[in-house]
Amino acid sequence: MSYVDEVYERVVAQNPAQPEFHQAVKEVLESLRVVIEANEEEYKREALLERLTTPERIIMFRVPWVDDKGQVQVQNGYRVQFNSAIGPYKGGLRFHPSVNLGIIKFLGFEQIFKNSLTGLPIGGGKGGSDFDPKGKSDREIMAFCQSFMTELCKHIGADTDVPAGDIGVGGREIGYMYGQYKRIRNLYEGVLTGKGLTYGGSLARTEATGYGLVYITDALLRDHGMSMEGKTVVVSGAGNVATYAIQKAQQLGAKVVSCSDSTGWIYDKDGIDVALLKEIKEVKRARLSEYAAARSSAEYHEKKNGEHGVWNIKCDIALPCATQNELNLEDAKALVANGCKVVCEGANMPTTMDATEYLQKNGILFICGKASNAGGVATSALEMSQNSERLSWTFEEVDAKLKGIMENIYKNISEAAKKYGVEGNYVAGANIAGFQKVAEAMKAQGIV
Ligand code: NDP
Ligand code: 2IT
Repeated sequence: MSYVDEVYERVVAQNPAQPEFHQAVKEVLESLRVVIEANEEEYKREALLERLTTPERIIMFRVPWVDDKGQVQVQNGYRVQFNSAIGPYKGGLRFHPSVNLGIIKFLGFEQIFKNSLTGLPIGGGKGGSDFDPKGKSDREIMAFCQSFMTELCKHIGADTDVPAGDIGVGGREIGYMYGQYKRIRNLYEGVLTGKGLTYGGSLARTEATGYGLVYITDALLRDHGMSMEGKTVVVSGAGNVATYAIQKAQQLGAKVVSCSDSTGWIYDKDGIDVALLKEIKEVKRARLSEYAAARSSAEYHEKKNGEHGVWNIKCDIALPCATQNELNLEDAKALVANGCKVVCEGANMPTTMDATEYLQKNGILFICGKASNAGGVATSALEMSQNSERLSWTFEEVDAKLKGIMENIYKNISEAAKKYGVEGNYVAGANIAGFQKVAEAMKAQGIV
């Protein structure tokens, strides 16, 4: 059995009931096959892949908090410090009822390669909780965030591990967690990113993941003699990533006709009204049905099991920006049948493996999340730099750096794919390019 297969079997055996983690590992190992086989003896002796697929540290803790009725609630808290070869652990915190250790491990594993691709000195980590922020009062959110940070603060720091937002964690939650960290540790430092602008946050961090996704999509299109101008774009999700992807795509002349949340989706033939979307999702924290109620060009569709949702809409470009495995083989077939040309992932692992293969085999230009959504964490690293030098850069400066980073990621993943004989396979290119820097740093640092 090849070393790659041996390691994959070991991961499955040692991490039972963690299908998303297995999926993320499989995708990476499959594309690394060519690189690993060229150095198989050396990597095997050093157990490089076993170390790469085993987190350096997993922290699991109890998070008790009191709800508005006076009832004590108990949630699970996690932080997976996956790999620190190229920098302090860096990655978001997810608050969603579906969170479990396997989900956090898949996200932490992906983050290693993503962070490497940014070219910035950040290692891979991820954390979160099965806490459901939906329908909670502001006081309940604060109580939960404070309790979560009371434990997490023992394990993080500006030079150790720097969390940020993800699903269910935005500016409000980061603010409450930052306040509690400072209170307990008595340190005013860049321990979290995605902070508010009055206390060390970076301009353009809020927009960064969505903008970055569109910058790399644009670079891909231009490299293939196309542009965003006049294209019809389908987006899923209605959160941080989706909102700013829609905004940037519109600024570049595309028409974005959809968005979605966990209960339904919108088709807006005139193009999504971003101001209205923000008002509903960011201010009122309401459901998308309110969008259609306020806009006559829009239809709202309740989510039904087995339905294609937004992937059935005719488009040139699809940007999945909600959650993992939201685009399956049936969806991929619908996209291809409708003439879609480009799929770039805003979410982490939104496309199932068989759907990815189908898209690639049918000539769709496909960029995986660890490359195409890296603009968020890259801008987080820019926030860390600004915190370290106690300065703030302008929006234009940060945005220009973000654009440069995304264009550079596109160049690196295309070149890596070409070099290893899989030109145009940006999944392989991303995994190979991300891996190489981490592997070199791990080798240089000895057996740790
Ligand atoms: P938000 O919480 O801001 O938004 C998430 C959106 O996805 C919401 O519209 C939500 O619907 C929907 N959603 C979440 N879970 C599900 C589900 N199980 N089924 C259907 N819809 C769902 O999160 P973000 O926009 O920050 O994150 C979206 C994706 O992008 C995630 O995969 C995240 O890991 C990834 N990402 C985020 C980055 C960031 O900087 N924030 C950086 C890189 C990647 P509802 O409103 O109903 O909950
Ligand atoms: O998945 C991701 O890259 C994020 N949620 C952002 C992480 C970060 O540290 O900004």
